[in-house]
Parts: sequence; structure tokens; C-alpha cells
Amino acid sequence: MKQYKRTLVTSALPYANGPVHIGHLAGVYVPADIYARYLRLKGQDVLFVGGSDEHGVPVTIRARKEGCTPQDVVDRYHNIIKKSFEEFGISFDVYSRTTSAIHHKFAADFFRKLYDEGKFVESESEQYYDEQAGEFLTDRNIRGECPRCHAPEAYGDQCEKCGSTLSPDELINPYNAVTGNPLVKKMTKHWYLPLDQYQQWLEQWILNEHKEWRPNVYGQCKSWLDGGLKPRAVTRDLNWGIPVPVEGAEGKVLYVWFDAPIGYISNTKELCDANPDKYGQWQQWWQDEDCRMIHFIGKDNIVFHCIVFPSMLKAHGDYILPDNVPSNEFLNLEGDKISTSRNWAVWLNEYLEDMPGKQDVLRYVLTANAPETKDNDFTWKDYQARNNNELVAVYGNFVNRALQLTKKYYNGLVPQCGELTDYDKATIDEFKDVKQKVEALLDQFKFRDAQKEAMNLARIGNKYIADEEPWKLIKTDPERVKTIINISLQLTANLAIAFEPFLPFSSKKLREMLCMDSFRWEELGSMGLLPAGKQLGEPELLFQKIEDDVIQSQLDKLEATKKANEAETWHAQPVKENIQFDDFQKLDIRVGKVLECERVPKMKKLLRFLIDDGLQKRTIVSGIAQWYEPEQLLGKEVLFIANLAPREFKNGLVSEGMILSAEDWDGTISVTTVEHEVKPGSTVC
Ligand code: B3M
Ligand code: ZN
Repeated sequence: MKQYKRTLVTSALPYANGPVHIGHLAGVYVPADIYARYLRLKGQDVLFVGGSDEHGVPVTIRARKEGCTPQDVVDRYHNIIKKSFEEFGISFDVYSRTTSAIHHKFAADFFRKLYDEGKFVESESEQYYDEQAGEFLTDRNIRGECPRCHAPEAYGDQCEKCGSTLSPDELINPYNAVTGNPLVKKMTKHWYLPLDQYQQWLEQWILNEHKEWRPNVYGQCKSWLDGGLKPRAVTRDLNWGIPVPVEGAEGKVLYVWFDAPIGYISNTKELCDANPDKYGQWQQWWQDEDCRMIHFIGKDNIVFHCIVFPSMLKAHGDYILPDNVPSNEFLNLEGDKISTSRNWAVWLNEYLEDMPGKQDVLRYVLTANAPETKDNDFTWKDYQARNNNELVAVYGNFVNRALQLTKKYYNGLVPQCGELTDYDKATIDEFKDVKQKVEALLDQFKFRDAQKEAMNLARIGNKYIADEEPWKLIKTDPERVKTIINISLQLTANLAIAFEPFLPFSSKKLREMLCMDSFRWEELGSMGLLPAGKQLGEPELLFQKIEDDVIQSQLDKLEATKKANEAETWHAQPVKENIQFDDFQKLDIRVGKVLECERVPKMKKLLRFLIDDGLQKRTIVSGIAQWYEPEQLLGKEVLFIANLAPREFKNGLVSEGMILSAEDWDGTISVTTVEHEVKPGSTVC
């Protein structure tokens, strides 16, 4: 394997049109961060680059909805996103944005070089145009009737009702989604990257030279390549983005997917130009064969990072290509797809308000359930179980025992290690094995399994101390206890190292309790990390148990979201077939006064009413006990059908009529009453 001098780690630039959620963290940012931290801990030269993707149509749609400028939108969300990443310990060396002046210039220059060298194909085509607003529309901004299911508001690229992928040409009566104006076709010129010309080269580079890429990534590339690549437009008619730096291209900007990946480069440049002594020249990271580049992304970004961006870099000619593109599948939430528009997500900013200080718990759970090979599900119950049964009961418990016993027996001083028993030696060896395993897994981007192995270290430690029972031996063999505690403490120090990439906050806390100034990955497995006689700090719990009510309130929050979504998407039922007036007149609907109302013993759903119907008293039984306390209906005037044939219930009760109720969208029942008091027996017509 080739030895590299440097590693450049990039993670997808999130769109700055909303906050980030657990899906982003699990899919891209936690794995990228684990990897960057691991390499740094190994003492390698690493640069971890991130930033916000601030162009594109979704930003403009949001701005119009909120009545502000696109710049306002991206300013707001860039800051929220950046803060969330900082709070979760995502250790970017640089987190910048694609609206920066450096980026605008860099991306425009990149385009211009390709343009000057004839690397694009120019082509005119008819596109939808809003004559009143004077603008061309992008697919997402066009709406119309779906040609398949005839839903009235399908998008130009997709119908959300039936899920079909569409092109704007297929929509029936297309209109501008924002202004509502009808659209006409108009000629417009765009520049295309002729991907077909890169097909052969890409086949060689990916299919032959990168068979080691994850099967999901390799598979997606193969199916794109098998389908035959076509030229892709790299410009758009839009007024938000980087102006196309060509004469006569007014009103056109670079396509967001053209400029966004260049953001990785311009952000690197921004950092290096400001700190050349620390980070060197940006070209060392992008144009030097000794640098290895890794892109962390989600599965919907594969084609752009494996096919389009590499073709751009190849067309330019001066750049290195990614060595690997570890892409994750999607994370679901409580069995449902995460969705920004349906607010079905755990937003990072809200999580931290609800669960202060629990960054590592989320990092742990998201890695334990990382959607590395298939879509996975985040559930709050699993979150609680992993916290309580793994972080608290295994890792936290072991560390706490070792430190508390040291405090109790030795005033916090590391005791001397004596002669080792066979069990001591076996435990130490087992520990050393785990180091190799964690490394091998991290080197293959298998973060989920790697974290499992790190947890294994804690299990080994926990078992060791439980088996040795120093709290019993202290009376009979105090010399032996010194050795047991010494070994336990060395294991504890090892855990702090092993978990640093995964759980940086806890590792830091543990390192401080152990009074270690620093540590290196290479020390993992060593039994000499804490010399005898060293004074340790005050022990504190690394993790706290999470109680049921905390989890329940998160579930309640999601339940409320679900309810709100259902209310929003509820539709009244279609109207039944017409009937004649005579048919209606056959129904005798009247007003009755409720004289008695009570629950029916052994029939949970039923209420028994005694009604004054103006002529006599009658009994009506109604299945609405779930929705009312009997007292609530006493004395009410209700509508009922007076001439419905009597119906007998299992327990012999006979209902002489039926009380009319309305069923709300969520199934809740509301009894119908009259708007002002009338005489019982009044007819309803
Ligand atoms: N902003 C899409 C996304 O967030 C896009 C990634 C750009 S990476 C250069 O999924
Ligand atoms: Zn449809």
C-alpha cells in the first residue's frame, strides 16, 4: 500500500436552509470526525474540512416563504449549524461557507479555466419561463398536475403524492410555484460538462482501481456507468449563486452542485492562507500526490462525489482524486423517514436543550447504529438502553470502581504493581489484541464495529475487577489489591485513549481525572501509562442513568409532531352518492334532552342515555364512552334519529334510536347539539 504524507478529510457541506439533525450526524459528521480524530491521535498530518452549502434553489424558496433575502436565510442557518457542530465536538479545522468572497472567486476561476480550455459544451434548449416575473424556473419551482396520479401540486422533478420522478415537461398546466403565474417555453443557453467523454476513464478508475470502496458506493457508481453517462448542465437561470463568469451570461449562475464541492478546496485555501505556518499551502492538500483525500457523504451524494466532481477535477488537470468515498445509507427515526418538511427529526440544537451535556451519548448511539451498510433506525428506547446498559453499566461503572477504590484505599495515589498472575497476564494480552482490531476496523471505515471493540475493552476491565473482587481481598491480601488496582487504572487510561475518537467529551473528562496531560494512539495497550505514586484527581461519574420520564417526554414530542402532521394532511371523505329528498325525509331526526347518562357495566365503550324526546322517555345506547364523562352530557340537548329500528345489545340492553356525533380527523367524537335551546322533540330538517 502506498504511504501518504497527509490525509485530507472532507464531509459533505450541509445546505444552510435549515438546522442539522441526527441523520446528518450519523450519516456524515460523526464518522468523519472519528476518522479525523483517530488519525490526529496517531500523530498523522490531517486536515478536516467542512462548511455550509449556501446556494441552490431550496435557499431561495425558504427566503420567499419567510419574506427575507436568501442571504438572511443562510446567515441564520450557517451560524446555527456551525454552533451545533462545535457543540457536538465535530473537530473541523475549518468550517466556512460558499457565500464567502474567497469561494466565489475560486469557483468562478475554476469554471473560467475549464471554459477557456473548451472543456464545456454549450447548448441551447427550451425551458419554462414566467413572463410576468421575467425569470426562468428550476424544476423545483415549477408545479402542476401530476400526469400519473393527477394530484394538483406535483413538483417539476417529483410528485410527492404518488412518488413518481417527473420532468417539468410532463406536468399538466405547469405554473410558477411562487407566483402562481402560468409558464411558457423560452430558449436559453447553458454549459454542460460532457460526462460521456469521461465514461471510459471513470470505468477504469472506479470499477477497476477502486474495488475496495464500500459495496453501496461501488454499486451505485457501476449502475450509473452501466446506464451510460450524459452531459450535465453546470449552469442555471437563477439569481442566487455565483454568476457565470462569461460575457453574455447575465442572469445565470453556476449550478449549486458545481460550486459546492469546489467549496472543499476554497475552504482549505481560506484556512491555509490565514495560517500558512500551521497548515502549509492549500496545494499540498489538493495537488500533491502524497496527500490522500477521503470524502464522507450520504448516499444521495454519491454520484456527485464519485462521478461529477472527479470529472471536474480531471478536466482541470491539476488535482488529486479521492482515495475513498465512505458513504452511509440513511437513518430513520422511530421507524419513519427523517423529514425536514414534516419536522420528523431530532434537531441537534433542540437535543442539546433537552439533554444538556449528553453529546457523547448521542455520538455513541449514532455510531452503534450507524447506517453503514443499510438504512437503520434511531429509537429513543434504544438510546436509553445503550446509555444505561452500556455507557453507564459497563464503561462508566468500570472507571468509577477503579477510581473510587484508588481514592478509598490509597488516597488517590496510583499503587505499585506487584507480581502478575496468569489471569492478570491474560487480561493484559486481551487488551493488546483489541488495539489491533480497532485499528484494522477504523482503517476500513467500519466505525460501528470499531466502537464495539472499544467497548469490549471496558467489558474486559469490568469483568477483571468483578472477578478479582479487591473489596474482599483488601482485608486478607492487601498487597495483591495494589496490583489489581494498578492494572485496573492502566486499563482505565487505555480506555480514555481508545474512546477519544468516538466519545471525545468523556475521554477528556477521564483524562483530567487521571491527570494525564496528553496521550497518543500508539500508547494504546501499554500498561505503564500511570506511574506508581502518581496523584489522581477527584473521581466523577462519566455517564448518568437516563430515566423513563426523560425518554417519554421525547416520545411525546414526536407524537405531537405526528398529530400535527396528520391534522395538516387530513382530507374530508368524498361525498356519498346523491339521494332524493324523499329518502332524506324518511329519517326522523329530533332534539332530545339528556335526563340520565351513565356507563354500562362491563361494556367499556358504551354510555346509556335516558332521553326526553318530547313524547316520552327513551333509552339510547351509544358507543362514545371513551370521549365523555357521563356528567358532561347531562342536561344537554342532543340530536338523535328517532325512527331507527330498536337494536338489542349482547347484555339485553335495547337502544331506541341513535345519537348523532361528528368524528374529527383523529377519530375524536363530538356530540351534536343545538345552537340555542329548543323544546325536546323539535324536529331537525
Ligand atoms: N449540500 C447536499 C446535502 O446536504 C449538498 C452536499 C454538498 S457536498 C459538496 O445532502
Ligand atoms: Zn402523482
